[in-house]
Amino acid sequence: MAGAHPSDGQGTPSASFVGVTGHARTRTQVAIIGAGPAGLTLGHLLHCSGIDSIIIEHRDRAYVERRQRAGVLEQGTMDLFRSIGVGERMDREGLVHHGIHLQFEGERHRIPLTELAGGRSITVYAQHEVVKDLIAARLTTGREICFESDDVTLHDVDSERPRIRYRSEGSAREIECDIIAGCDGSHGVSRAAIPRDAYRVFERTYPFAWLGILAAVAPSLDELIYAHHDHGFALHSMRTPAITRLYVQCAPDDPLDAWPDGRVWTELRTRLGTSDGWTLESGPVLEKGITTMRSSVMEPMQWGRLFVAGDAAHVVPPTGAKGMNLAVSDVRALGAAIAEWYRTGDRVLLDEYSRTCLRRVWRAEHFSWWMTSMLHRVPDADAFHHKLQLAQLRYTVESPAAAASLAENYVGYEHA
Ligand code: RFL
Ligand code: PHB
Repeated sequence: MAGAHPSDGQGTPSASFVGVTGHARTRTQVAIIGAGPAGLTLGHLLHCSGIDSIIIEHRDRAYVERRQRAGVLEQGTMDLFRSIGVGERMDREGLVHHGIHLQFEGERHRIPLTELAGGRSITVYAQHEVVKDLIAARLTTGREICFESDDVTLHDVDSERPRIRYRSEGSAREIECDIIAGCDGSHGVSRAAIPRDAYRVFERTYPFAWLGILAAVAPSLDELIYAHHDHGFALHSMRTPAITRLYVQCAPDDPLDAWPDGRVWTELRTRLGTSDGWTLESGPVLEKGITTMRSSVMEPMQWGRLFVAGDAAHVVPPTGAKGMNLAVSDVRALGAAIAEWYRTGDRVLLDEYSRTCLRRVWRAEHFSWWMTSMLHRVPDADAFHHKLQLAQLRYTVESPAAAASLAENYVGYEHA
């Protein structure tokens, strides 16, 4: 990374002025693009180290606080939120889970996560609730967060004074900073500031998608069920004791209106059904959406003074419940590296950022790909492939070693 010891304006929200380009200019230490879990967590981590930042978000606050996404927090994610003082509501309202179920050939098998993974567990707490908690925390710090920002562009990223320009409330603005954090998700703009020959992308797409619903009905079981079925994958999850979250595998090009509520419930009942009399309760559908599935990693996750984190750098299919957790662990590493640099001038951790993150990223990529491959019906796959999936599922639930491997990955594998 270019540059010597960071300089002025540390820790205090900075003053604005009008520059020669006509942009209203502001200086901060770290400019963060994106107010998802990665950007908001980084902003708060930096605040806890006395480092100023400005968060620039394209959407409005209500939108990001309602966006339905992930639901599963690893133990390490929860521990981080607690350590920065944003875990109170999560601890009160989150549902701690000690096991999940794998279902195939109509039979359900429990994987006792906590027992197999050294006492660790997961918590079901919706991503948008995490986002609400982080925004509330941000607002109490008095540090800037700018919603509804348009036309964000990055400049001089390979210099010691990178800048971002954007439009907000009809006027042009510019932020000069020491570091830019690209936390703008899988459709963001920050990656485009890196010359295309300065990084590689490793990618895989899948020939299926998930149709997800949120239903106003109590969960039919108090744990998650991942089901393999001839009709395709299904997942039973939840948000609260009164709201169920469910997914069915569908085709990536299915239009939403090919899936009226009646069809969704019929497929869910078929795919999640067992022979022991268990029934899936249904209720009013509050929300419905289709998510395509992809695996993708950029290497390295840094160029000059731009550090890319979360979905902006890598994407996993949702089957392993890893995306948000990876976003949080990226910024844990980035926050620590930036704090070290400001404190001592030593940029070793910053230079190591990409390598540090990529070890965990690739472990999660493999786990997510493995869960996805084992559980979905692959169009045009032959009977041999189907038998291999069933053999893998049976081995995973019967062998304590295989079940323990799933468990330690699901709760979040900690590299030595
Ligand atoms: P985000 O959450 O996408 O946030 C990026 C933010 O950047 C903004 N943005 C811009 N702002 C300014 N200028 C621009 N040009 C911008 N372009 C974009 C966006 O508006 C947004 O606010 O990325 P981040 O922070 O990296 O977080 C990643 C997670 O959101 C994602 O990995 C998870 O939701 C993935 N995921 C799951 N992860 C888990 O850990 N556990 C789960 O159980 C889980 N389930 C899921 C999932 C994702 C799903 N979908 C919908 C893809 C289930 C599903 C169905
Ligand atoms: C969710 O509750 O939305 C959820 C749970 C587990 C997954 C993916 C999504 O693997």
